[in-house]
Amino acid sequence: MVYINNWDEFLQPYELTVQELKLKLEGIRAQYLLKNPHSPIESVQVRVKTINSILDKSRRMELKPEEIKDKMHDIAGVRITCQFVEDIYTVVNLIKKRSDIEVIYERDYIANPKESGYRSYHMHAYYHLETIEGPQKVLFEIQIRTMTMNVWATVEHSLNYKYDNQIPIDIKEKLVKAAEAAQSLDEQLSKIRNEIREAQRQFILRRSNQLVGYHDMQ
Ligand code: 0O2
Repeated sequence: MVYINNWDEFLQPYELTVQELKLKLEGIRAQYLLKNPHSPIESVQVRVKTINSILDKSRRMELKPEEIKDKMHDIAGVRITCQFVEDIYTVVNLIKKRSDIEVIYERDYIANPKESGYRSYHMHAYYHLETIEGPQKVLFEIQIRTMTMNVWATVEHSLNYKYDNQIPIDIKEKLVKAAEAAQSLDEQLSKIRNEIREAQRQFILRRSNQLVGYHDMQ
């Protein structure tokens, strides 16, 4: 039986990790947008697993309490959404170059999708957290995906929940077809990404011109 004495104390490094990572990754987006019409990072979502979810998973993994910290890689989770598949690899490289993140595992489920049709880029990494007791390495999971991949994964996740991980075969087949359509959409969007970026650049330019005009009227 897993037994952790003080959950607030156990979970705080994970909470601090996701808060800091969210701020830093959104900072990268802001830096891109200052000089470019496009950022490889579209949005950042973070979460810390609930106590019940940690207990369930530790039972499934048959972990002793003292093993959870080192062996459960997704207590802290960061999900980065991108517009284009190419952006995913830009973000992967940005993350690997950082001195506050140490990547220990990578899986490219875009080059090699799962049988379900699932596509995403996964990394497990340590975040170098500064605490009042000194530096601490906190294990976390990063998922990087396009908005299209995210829609598919969200829908599939809901169906797994509904069917208790036993999705009927006909629905599974439809999901595989939907995953193929999602992949095709990503490919089509990649082909016209320069046009999309130019449209975004013009939109931002026009909006800032309108704002200048508005201020002039004051
Ligand atoms: P939740 O609620 O999202 O946290 P790994 O390369 O080790 O990260 P692996 O071995 O498949 O990937 O690990 P795991 O634990 O099965 O999957 C990690 C997470 O990836 C999952 O977390 C999902 O978020 C996502 N994922 C993996 N496979 C699928 C899939 O087929 N469909 C969907 N929708 N998501 C998937 P959790 O703990 O399942 O859930």
